[in-house]
Amino acid sequence: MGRKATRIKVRRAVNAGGAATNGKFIDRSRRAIGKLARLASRARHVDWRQKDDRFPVYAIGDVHGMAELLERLLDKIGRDAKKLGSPARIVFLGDVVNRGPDTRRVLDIFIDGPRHVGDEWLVLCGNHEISLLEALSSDDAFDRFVPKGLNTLRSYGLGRDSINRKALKAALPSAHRHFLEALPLTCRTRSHLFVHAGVRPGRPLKRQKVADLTTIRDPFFEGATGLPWTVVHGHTPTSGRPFVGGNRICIDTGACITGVLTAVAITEGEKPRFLSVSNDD
Ligand SMILES: [Mn+2]
Repeated sequence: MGRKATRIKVRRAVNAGGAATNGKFIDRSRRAIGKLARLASRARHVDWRQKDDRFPVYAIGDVHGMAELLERLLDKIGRDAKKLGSPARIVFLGDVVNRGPDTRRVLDIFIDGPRHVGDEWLVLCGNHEISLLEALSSDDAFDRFVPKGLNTLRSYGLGRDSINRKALKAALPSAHRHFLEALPLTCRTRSHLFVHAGVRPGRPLKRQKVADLTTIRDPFFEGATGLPWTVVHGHTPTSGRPFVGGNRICIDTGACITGVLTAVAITEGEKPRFLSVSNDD
């Protein structure tokens, strides 16, 4: 910006009185919107069609802060893969945060990554990850986040006197924030699409809206038969057993309600195999 333009801008702000604060506010919300738009438009569709498909891709449903169950299911998948002589290639279907008690630990587990060479993890974005990120950027979004995010706040050490946006911003490690900001929305193999909630039928993958991919229910369930892939998804909890039907497999077995966390092993040309762990085991 030239010196003249700067001078005019300053003079305008001075002349307009309250406009200076107003301008600041507009700048701030524009920045927030810009950030969300970047999130939405970034290449967030992962393509695994070229990967060696002799081995299974494992997918895990909504973890929702249930770190204990997650660790046990990871061990179980590790044993399963070892038996097959395969690496453990795992897609997490989003909603890894909120509701359950250990969101902080769950994110630490993901950031640490797999312990065995050759294993590969991909975490997809769910509506709860978006809601946690949004809670950082406005007080309204923070208020919407609190009912489902109370345990998340607690896991970061926030107590009764510190349930506010500023405290969350200060307590959330930047590694956690960056991890959440970078999550992709979908992953596809030759025959399957992995996504948090589902897809809007009749719309190409690249034109799917973030809101549909992370929250859709009925229009997807009703149109899931004419899709070019079998969709593996979470988001809509079942009463504890995975759902298989039409062109979709739902493995959100409602971990924080039912105590059951489920994975599916998808191998090209074979029937899906389910692995799960339960609080009752
Ligand atoms: Mn969800």
